[in-house]
Amino acid sequence: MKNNTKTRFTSAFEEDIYSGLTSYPKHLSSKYFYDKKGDKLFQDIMNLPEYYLTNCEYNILATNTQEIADAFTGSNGFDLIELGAGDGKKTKLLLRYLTDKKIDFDYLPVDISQNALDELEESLKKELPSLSVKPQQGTYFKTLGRLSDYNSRKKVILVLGSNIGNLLHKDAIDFLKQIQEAMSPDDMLFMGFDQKKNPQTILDAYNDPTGVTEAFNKNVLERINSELDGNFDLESFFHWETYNPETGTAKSFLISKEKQKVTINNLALKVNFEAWESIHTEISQKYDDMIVEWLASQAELKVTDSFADEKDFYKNYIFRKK
Ligand code: AVJ
Repeated sequence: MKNNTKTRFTSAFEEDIYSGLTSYPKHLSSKYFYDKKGDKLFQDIMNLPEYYLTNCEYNILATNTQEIADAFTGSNGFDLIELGAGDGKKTKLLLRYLTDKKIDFDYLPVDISQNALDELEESLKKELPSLSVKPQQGTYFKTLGRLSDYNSRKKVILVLGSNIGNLLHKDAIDFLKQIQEAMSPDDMLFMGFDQKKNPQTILDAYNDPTGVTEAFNKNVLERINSELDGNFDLESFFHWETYNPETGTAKSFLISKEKQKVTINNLALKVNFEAWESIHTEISQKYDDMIVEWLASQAELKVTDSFADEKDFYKNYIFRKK
């Protein structure tokens, strides 16, 4: 395999794509699915009948709004900090309840995408005009650091959508530790975790027959083509999903249908693919109470409450400092 050594990268994207495609086995990070087109494809995924996660979490929040919102409320008001706010459809259930009850709180949605934050702020201005919204653009980690100084009153940190599932356990623990360090003793964390279930249900959720998930997965190749002057032929790859019921790990791959060579001009890179060679692109971890409690304890957190849908497909947990 020919590798023109390129030592200077102008972005983390370039560097990560280079190292992922020159590794064996090949891999690319799922965080690169998300640009304007990828955000839209993920919205479409959330509307798929097979992608049960969104509906389950929506139903949990709709059924338990009062109990959850009451757990958030502090004596001196509170700040509600949402990591990865997205379109806020589920969060609005809680925001509406809290504003109707005239509870004193600020909503601080955190997102990497300024575009997503602008759209969310716009829709909240219309739907909940009395709500105080303070959007925070940036990565979770940087924003959490900034917010740990935000200590005048209770903080409630919200992470919905089982977003933690994209992380290996070791990285999930680091993420939880960062949150734990930003928390004061009275603060709480409210987080969604997709649960282990019939493996077929999980495979179906990541294998829709309409091909939306496949297009979402291939969006990273499209970004390489357009942003790094690459020539991936998207038709010569297909999406493949696996689920290991023992570890609870669902994995997405792109598989090359044939032996081929791909050129990425901005990386001065030629990548060879054997027929049936894979690129690993995403993990979507599934959990049970034991794993969640173990992750929490590794991060000096404890589970103090949890809420499930009627099928136990999905759970939201409340964590406090140990
Ligand atoms: C947004 C990371 C929770 O893993 O279920 C959906 C992303 N990937 N379909 C998930 C995703 C394929 C999703 N998360």
